[in-house]
Amino acid sequence: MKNNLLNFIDINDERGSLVSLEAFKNIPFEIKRVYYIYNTKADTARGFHAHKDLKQVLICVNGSCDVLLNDRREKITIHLNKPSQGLLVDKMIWHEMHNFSPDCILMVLASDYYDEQDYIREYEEFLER
Ligand code: T46
Repeated sequence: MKNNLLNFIDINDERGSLVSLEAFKNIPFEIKRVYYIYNTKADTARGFHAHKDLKQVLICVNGSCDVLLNDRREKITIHLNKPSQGLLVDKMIWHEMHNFSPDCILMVLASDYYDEQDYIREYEEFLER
């Protein structure tokens, strides 16, 4: 599986750091939705699905977590712990989020509006497609 990590330019000065995210510039799609996951309970994992069409970029804007990606041929786990790094999760990639730090805030930029019909939540169905 190709490395889908995006490294954003960190604009640093004596006041701190700033990262700018722009559709079709450093984010490879039109951003139609933003959501974030936080306050995750200890030993809790999330995800466990693939999307039929949705593309997303996952950014750990605080804390850290691990993201497992599975394209049916290969599984890789990526550790996210930098607000200046994003993980592109393409359509038809099974993904799971594990090992959330207590302070983790995982922000997600999505290429479309929320649609439960776009989810494949059964692993067997994902493998058969
Ligand atoms: C994904 C990973 C990275 C909404 O009503 N609107 C939304 O925009 C989203 C994302 C979710 N929801 C509802 C649907 C469920 O009733 O929020 C509830 C929790 O969603 P879910 O169990 O799918 O959450 P995660 O953390 O397992 O998955 C989420 C996204 O749903 C998913 O698209 O790729 O984060």
